[in-house]
Amino acid sequence: MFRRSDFPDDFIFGVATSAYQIEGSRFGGAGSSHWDTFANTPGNVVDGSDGSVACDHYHRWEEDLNLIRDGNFDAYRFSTSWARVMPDGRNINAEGMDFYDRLVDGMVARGLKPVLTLHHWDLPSPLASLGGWTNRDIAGWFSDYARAVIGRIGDRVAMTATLNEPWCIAWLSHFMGAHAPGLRDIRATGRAMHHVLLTHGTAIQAMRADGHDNLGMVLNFETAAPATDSAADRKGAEAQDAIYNRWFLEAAMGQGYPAEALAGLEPHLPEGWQQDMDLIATPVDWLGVNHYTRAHYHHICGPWPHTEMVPGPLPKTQIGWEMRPDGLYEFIMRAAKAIEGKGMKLYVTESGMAWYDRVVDGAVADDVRQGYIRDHVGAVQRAMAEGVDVKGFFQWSLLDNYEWALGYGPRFGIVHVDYATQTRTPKGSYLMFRDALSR
Ligand code: GBH
Repeated sequence: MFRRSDFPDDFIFGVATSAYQIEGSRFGGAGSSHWDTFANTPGNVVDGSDGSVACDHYHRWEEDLNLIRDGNFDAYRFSTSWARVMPDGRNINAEGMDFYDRLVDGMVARGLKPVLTLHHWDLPSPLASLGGWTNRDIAGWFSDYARAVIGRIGDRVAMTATLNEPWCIAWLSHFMGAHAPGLRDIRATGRAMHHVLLTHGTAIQAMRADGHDNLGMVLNFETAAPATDSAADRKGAEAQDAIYNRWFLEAAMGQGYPAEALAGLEPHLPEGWQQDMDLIATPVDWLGVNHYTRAHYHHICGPWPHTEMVPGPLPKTQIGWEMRPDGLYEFIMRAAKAIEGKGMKLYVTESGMAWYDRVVDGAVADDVRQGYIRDHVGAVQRAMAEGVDVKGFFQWSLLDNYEWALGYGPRFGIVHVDYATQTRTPKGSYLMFRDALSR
């Protein structure tokens, strides 16, 4: 079992959430986002649910911050909702901005470091109507929003990330159609794959020009394994690795786009993309690694990248994701190599798993999650023992919440939520963190 004292004094343990998944998107004068639109279109979300109420965190944030403090965590990674702050995508809703001002004050009052993510997928609908991530203007729209938010709460925020998981924003949402806006369109994908990075770089420069620091980027990583040892499967997995794990990291670190991904995407990138690569490589102060699982790819005779996903052999979570802590170790090593000599800090900004948690006699015995957490924190310790200076670890998630296209079924929280009553019940994993992190 890990303990706080096994880590350097400045190592931070935190929990992570995102606005649309917990707040309730219908409160506080928030505008509609493309997630409301997507979720309310039949067939997109398994249980037909949306984030309009979610965990009602908009009204229960004090109770939720108390849980984080009482769990002995140091930091809280949260996101601000663009659609709440700017319902029309351009002009500020004072009520929405005031909410985040109170929330950040609440963190500071409880001794928690606020770790801000400026965008975790709730794009204002009016901007989605203008093409969203396929429209190059999004770099300017987002930078205005970023400057407004950080201008208001940046004085109390410890660290700021631009976009959560560009792969999900671009590939999962424009190629796979699994998240808003639900497109399956290689041309839209090529534009989104480039514009997310252009937007990130533009916003970093804009916030720096305003004098802000501790600015970072959060990427998700997932081992891309070949389903068999055949040359075709190996080639497919390599293409997926380039799309998923290399595209954003290598471009942001100034190495350009990987050839294995350009092979399919280059014809669909916006014209003149090469001229943006320096802006995209604007240095950040820190890199966040999100990690959950491994995927297996099998070659198919279909459109590029000629792959389909097949289940792997390891034990799986509630939603079929393989549990593989070695993957976290491997991506920490890969990320450390990519940022070597650049003076950037490294964090694990998300790690977690869904399980079939139930409250029995007022308690939730989530032994599988406790093992998962021990193994994943262990993977961080292994990387640190080999000399990588990881600065923190954030558990996804504080609360069971709206799991996007999978609705309210999957439970990722270390605190159970009964959605009918909004009752919070700390799970065994919460109590485990509380003990491990006590001083
Ligand atoms: C994170 O994304 C998100 O930041 C967060 O909002 C979300 O709640 C959390 O994960 C849990 O999902 O079905 O085997 O092919 C993680 C990115 C991308 C990881 C898709 C799992 C699919 C695995 N995810 N991937 S599989």
